[in-house]
Amino acid sequence: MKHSGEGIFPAVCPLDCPDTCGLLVHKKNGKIVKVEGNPEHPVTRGAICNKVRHMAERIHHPERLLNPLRRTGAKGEGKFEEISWEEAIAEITGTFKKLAADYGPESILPYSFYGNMGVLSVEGMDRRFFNALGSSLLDRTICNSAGTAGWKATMGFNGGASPEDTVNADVIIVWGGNIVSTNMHQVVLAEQARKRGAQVVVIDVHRNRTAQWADWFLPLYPGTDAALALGMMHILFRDGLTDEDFLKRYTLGYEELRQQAMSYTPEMVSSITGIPAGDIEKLAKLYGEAETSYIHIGNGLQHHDNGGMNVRSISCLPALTGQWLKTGGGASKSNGGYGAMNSRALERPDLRPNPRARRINMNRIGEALERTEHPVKGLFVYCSNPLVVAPDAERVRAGFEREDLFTVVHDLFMTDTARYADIILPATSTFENTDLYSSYWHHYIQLQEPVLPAPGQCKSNFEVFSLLGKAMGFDAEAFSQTEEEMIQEALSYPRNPYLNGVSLERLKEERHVKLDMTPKQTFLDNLPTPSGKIELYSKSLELAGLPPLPTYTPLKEGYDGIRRPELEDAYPLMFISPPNHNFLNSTFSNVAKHQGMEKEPMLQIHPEDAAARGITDGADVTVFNGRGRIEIKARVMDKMLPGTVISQGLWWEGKGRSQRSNVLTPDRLSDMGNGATFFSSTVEVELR
Ligand SMILES: Nc1nc2c(c(=O)[nH]1)N[C@H]1C(S)=C(S)[C@@H](COP(=O)(O)OP(=O)(O)OC[C@H]3O[C@@H](n4cnc5c(=O)[nH]c(N)nc54)[C@H](O)[C@@H]3O)O[C@H]1N2
Ligand SMILES: Nc1nc2c(c(=O)[nH]1)N[C@H]1C(S)=C(S)[C@@H](COP(=O)(O)OP(=O)(O)OC[C@H]3O[C@@H](n4cnc5c(=O)[nH]c(N)nc54)[C@H](O)[C@@H]3O)O[C@H]1N2
Ligand code: SF4
Ligand SMILES: [Mo]
Repeated sequence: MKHSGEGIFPAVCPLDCPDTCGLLVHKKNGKIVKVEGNPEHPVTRGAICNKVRHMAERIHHPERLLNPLRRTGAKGEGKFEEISWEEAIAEITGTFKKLAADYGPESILPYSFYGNMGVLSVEGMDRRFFNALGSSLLDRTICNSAGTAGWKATMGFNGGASPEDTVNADVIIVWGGNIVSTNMHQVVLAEQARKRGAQVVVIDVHRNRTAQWADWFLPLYPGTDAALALGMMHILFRDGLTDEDFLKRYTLGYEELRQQAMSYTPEMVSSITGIPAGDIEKLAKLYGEAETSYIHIGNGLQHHDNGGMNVRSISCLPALTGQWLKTGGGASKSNGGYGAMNSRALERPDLRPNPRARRINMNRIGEALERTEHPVKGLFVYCSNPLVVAPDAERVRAGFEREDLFTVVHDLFMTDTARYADIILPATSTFENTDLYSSYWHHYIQLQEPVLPAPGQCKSNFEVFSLLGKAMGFDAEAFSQTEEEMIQEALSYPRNPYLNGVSLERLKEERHVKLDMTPKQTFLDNLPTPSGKIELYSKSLELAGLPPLPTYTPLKEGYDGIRRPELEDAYPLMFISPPNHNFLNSTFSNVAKHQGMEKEPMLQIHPEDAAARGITDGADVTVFNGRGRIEIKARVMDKMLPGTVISQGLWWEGKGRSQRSNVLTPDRLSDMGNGATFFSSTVEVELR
C-alpha cells in the first residue's frame, strides 16, 4: 500500500475551490506533520492557502467520527451510541427496502454536494446506488447553476479563457468574485499581468480583500450588475469602441443588443447601481480601449433573483470588443466543461427503474421536507452540511426534526446536520482515498492515492455505496468495480476531445496531466449554442419566458437603492453573506485553528445605517426578517454603500461563536438554472 511508508507524498486538495492545488503531504509516525504546495504543479506551483496549510488540524482532529452511530436522544440533541458497520448497513438497507415498498423508492432522497471534489466520491458509486434504488433525483443547484445557465445562454459551452493566458491581459476586471480568498492563483497570475502594467478593477458590493488589493474598486448595489454591463455596452456602442467585424462574424443579435443598450444611459445606470455616471464612463473606456481585457466572473453576483441574467449580460461584453480572439482576453465564469468526464459510465443512469423520477431542488430542501403528499421519508446526506449551508435554515431544521423521517449522514464530523441523523457513518478524508480530480478553473487532471490508512472504522463514499449496493442486491457487476476501473471509465470519453490522451497510466506516472487544449483554437467556430454563434440575442431564453436580450430586473425583496415598502417581505437593508477567508463553506468552522484565524462572526454595517439605529462599533445586535433572527456583533465600517450589510463565512451553531446566516436567506430560485438566491435577502438590524 502506498500509505505504509513515511516521507513526502503527492496529493490533491479535495476542497470545492477552483484552484485544485497539487499538494505535498509530509508524514511521520503515521501522522501528517506538514501540508505544502507541490512546486511541480504547473499552475499552482507550490503555493497554497492558509486553510489547507493547516489541514492536519482537521485530518487528525480529536473529534473526528470513528465509528458508525445510532441516535439515542431526540433529533438535534446529539446523543448517539456506537454500532457496528454490519448493524448500520442492515438498518439502512432494511429501512430503505421498507420505505420503497410502502411509499415507493422516490420517498428516499440523496442530499450531497462537493465537500470532496473527487469524482469517485461524489459522482460515482453514490450516484449508481441512488439510480439503482430509483430514489428521487436531487437538483444540485446550490452553487453556480444560475451563472452557468446565464453563461451558456451566451456562449453555449461551460468554459472560457484559460487561466495561464490571463497574464497577457492589460485590464482585468474581477466582477463579483473575492479571488484573494477564493481563487488565490488567479491573483498570482493577475500580479504577473500587473508587473507588465495591467490594471485590476474590482466590482463588488463591499470592499473585500480583493478590492483592497486591486487598483480600482467600484462598489455597487447588490443585484444591479446587469444594468452596469448594459451601461458599459451603451458607451461601447455609442463611442465606436466595438469590433464590428467580430460582431458580424461570430455573434447573433448585435443590432438588437445595440438598440437595447440605447436606453441604459450612464445616468440611468448610475441611479440603479449607485456608481457615479463619470465612473461608468471611465470604466467603459478603460475596457473598450484595452488591447487585451479579461473579466473574471465570480459567484457572488449570481446568488441573486436575477443571477442568471447578471452573468449572461457580463458574458456578452468580450464579444462586443472582439476579445475572444486575443490570448488572455475574454472572460471566464467556470472552466468545468473542458474536463467533463464520462458521467454515464460513472453514474449508470441505465440502472434506474424510473428514468423520469421526481426531482427535488436542493435549495428547497426545507420545503421538500414539509410536503405531506408523496412525502420524503428517507434522506441520505453526504459531502454536504445542509443545516448550515442551505437557505431558509429554520425551515430546513423543521424538516430534519420530523420524527417520521429516517436520516443517514455520512461525514467526518458531528456537523450541525449529523446531529439530526438516525444513523451516522464515519467518512475517510481524501488523503485516505483513491480519487480523481479535475478543476473548474485550470486544465490539469490529477490523481489522489492514499497517503494514510483510514482511522477507526472510517470508510470512503466509494466503499459505503459499494457495500450498500451489494447489501440491497443490486447489479453485482456495477457495485463490484474497483476504484481504478471506475477512473478508467471516467476518462474513456471520446465525446470530450479535451480529455484526449489523459489516462490512469499517465496520471500514476505524472500525477497531473494537462487536458489536450487543441480543440480550443477553433472553439469560436463550434460553439454549442443553437445558432453556433455567441448569442447576444437568445431565442432559447425567449422560449423559456425570459428576456432574450440582456436586461436589468430588480430583486424580489424590493431593493435597488430605493426601498419598495409595498412589497411584503421587504426590509430596509440588503443582507450579503459570502464565504470568508479561512473556512471553505462550512468546512473548518469546527477547527480551533481556523476559528482563531477568523476570530468571530460579525456584521459589517455602514456608519450611516449604524448611526440611524444607535449602533456603535462592537455592539451586540439582532438581525432579522420574516424568516428568522440571528444575534451577532456589529462592526461599523464604510466598506459598502449604505443600505448593504455583510456577514462573511458559514459558522456552525454553538460553541459560542454561532452566526447561522442562512436563517435569514430566501429559498426562492434564481431566474435561470434554478439556482440559489442567498444574497437577495433583506433584513432589519437593531441594538440588542
Ligand atoms: N476561502 C474560501 N474559498 C472558497 C470558498 C470559501 O468558502 N472560502 N468557497 C468556494 C466555493 S464553493 C465557491 S462557489 C467560490 C465562491 O467564490 P467567489 O466566486 O469569489 O464568490 P463569493 O465569494 O460567493 O462572492 C464574491 C463576491 O461577490 C460579492 N457580491 C455579492 N452580491 C453581489 C452583487 O450583486 N454584485 C457584485 N458585483 N458582487 C456581489 C460578495 O460580496 C463577494 O465579495 O469560492 C470557493 N472558494
Ligand atoms: N449564506 C450562504 N450560504 C451558502 C453560500 C454562501 O455564500 N452564503 N455558499 C453556497 C455554496 S457556493 C456552496 S458550494 C454550498 C456548499 O455547501 P456544502 O457542499 O454543504 O459545503 P460544506 O459546508 O463545506 O460541507 C461539506 C461537508 O462534506 C464533508 N465531507 C468532506 N469530504 C467528505 C467525504 O469524502 N465524504 C463524506 N461523506 N463527507 C465529506 C465535510 O466534512 C463537510 O461537513 O454552500 C452554499 N451556502
Ligand atoms: S482550498 Fe483552494 S487554494 Fe487552498 S489548497 Fe485547496 S485548492 Fe489550493
Ligand atoms: Mo460553491
